[in-house]
Amino acid sequence: MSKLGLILGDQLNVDNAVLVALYPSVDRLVMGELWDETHYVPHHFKKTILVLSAMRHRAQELRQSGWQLDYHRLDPSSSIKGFDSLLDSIIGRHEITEVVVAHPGEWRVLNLLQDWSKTRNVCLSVLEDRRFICSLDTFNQWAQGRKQLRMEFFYRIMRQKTGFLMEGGAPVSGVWNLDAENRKRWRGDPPIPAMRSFEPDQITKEVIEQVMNACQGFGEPGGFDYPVTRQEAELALDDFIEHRLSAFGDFQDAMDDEEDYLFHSRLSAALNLGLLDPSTVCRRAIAAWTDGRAPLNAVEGFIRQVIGWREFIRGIYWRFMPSYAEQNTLNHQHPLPAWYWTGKTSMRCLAKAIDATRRNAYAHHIQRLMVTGNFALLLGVVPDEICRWYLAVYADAYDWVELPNTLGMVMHADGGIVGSKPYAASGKYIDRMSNHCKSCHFNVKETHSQLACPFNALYWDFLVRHRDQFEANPRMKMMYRNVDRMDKDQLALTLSRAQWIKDHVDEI
Ligand code: FAD
Ligand code: DLZ
Repeated sequence: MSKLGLILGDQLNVDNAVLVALYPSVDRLVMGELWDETHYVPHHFKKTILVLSAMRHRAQELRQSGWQLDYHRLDPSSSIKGFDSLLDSIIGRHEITEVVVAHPGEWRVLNLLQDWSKTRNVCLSVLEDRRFICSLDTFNQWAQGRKQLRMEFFYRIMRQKTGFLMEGGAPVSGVWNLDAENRKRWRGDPPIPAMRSFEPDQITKEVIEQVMNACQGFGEPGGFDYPVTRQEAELALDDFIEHRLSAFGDFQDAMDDEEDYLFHSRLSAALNLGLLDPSTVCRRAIAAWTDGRAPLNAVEGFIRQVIGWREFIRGIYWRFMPSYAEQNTLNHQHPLPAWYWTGKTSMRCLAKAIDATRRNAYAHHIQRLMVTGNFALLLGVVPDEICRWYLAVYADAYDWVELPNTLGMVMHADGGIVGSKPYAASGKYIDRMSNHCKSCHFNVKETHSQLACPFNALYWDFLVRHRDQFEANPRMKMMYRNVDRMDKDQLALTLSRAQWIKDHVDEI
């Protein structure tokens, strides 16, 4: 009689609570490369390769440290398709008294496991997910009774809880948030160090071959260079701290025609797989500031993303699921343009962001928020369609983090749970923060001509369309003053250009 520990494919952290609760001498572990998990959306090939390779490396380590581990390799012809049939296959062969799992990252998976437990009458224990600093109970205690949940106030609690960048109970330098210093456009200086890349070893090469033969998906599989083990992920972290952190803050919001990563870390995929621990990542960044290797605006900006946004978004997901996924408060009904999957559009910023996504399974935050996200918001894309796109195309994408970022932060479909106002912006923002517009087919200075930047007409159209929802929002008053100042004929031409774009969006 033994317990069975299920190690989910994105819970590869060494301190996974299952490994603490069970005993290698008596209990068993199971991991599965599962058809249902590799195909619930058309995942980017690099994402599938990353998850499966990281799982195989972790399985090897677990066996080396003495665990009895059943590992199911991806096999399209197998009757083991999902977590339920995986668990059935073990329960049928061993006398198992209880299944133990760390809290799954997705509501869908938690629900599936709970259903399985009920129908098979096998006890399921769900333990704390240690990939996060803030437990769900602590998040809920913080959220309880608050009229609005704002990341900034949660972040301050997290600074106090962790003691990161704190001095005598107050934030170092006296301010919590240095975001105002982090909005520079990048014009070639300082030069951007190349992203550290990791050559596929034999395990990864086998995974690549298998995924390419067996799986359907999105994007370019060639040139896979993600870290797939904890050791590699720590080298990627070293590389970021040493070479890019110091300019991270200044150019956090910048975009560039030729640069895929700028000064971003590309650590999200490793963090979300449990290959990196969020507290360790923050401590390393803070040490760089203490040693004078990185300025405060960079380090504060970076740790805000990790202990602020990442933890806040996860708390929101679990507090509001499952109804959260159904929300569409702006009643958006437009289908997702087909070119989101190909990048074949004449709008340069979108073509560049989607091209980088296809090549790398990565786009940085501002591309996701202000380019692909902003366009979907202005066009009024059905939230579920744009959410599925983000969930498929990024190596770091899991429902717990993709959904509140897309449905909440970008689409404002949650009625303002994640953000107090939509991030709607015209082409002017993209022109200010990048060099895309200079070589674009469209003219960012124009609003309603045939060559006018489509973001412009759609921006005014969005404001007019949603006046009832937003005109009283104090943070949007200025935008509506600008709508009212616009010449009536110009506005009519702009709105008719917006309608033309909506009708012909697949052709632009
Ligand atoms: P950096 O810019 O170097 O930031 C450091 C770390 O902070 C990241 O590695 C990440 O762990 C964390 N972080 C920063 N912003 C956020 C955020 N808003 N939410 C959660 N964590 C954050 N992030 C994901 O990890 N998975 C997703 O599926 C995902 N989908 C997104 C969808 C949309 C529409 C938007 C606007 C953002 C999304 N993000 C997602 C957040 C963010 O864009 C990525 O975490 C970031 O671009 C990853 O690149 P990086 O590691 O270079 O990040
Ligand atoms: C994303 C993903 C993929 C592509 N493949 C697997 C898999 O084969 N096996 C597995 O256990 N997990 C996989 N995952 C992660 C899951 O889809 C899901 O996000 C997590 O189980 C939630 O914790």
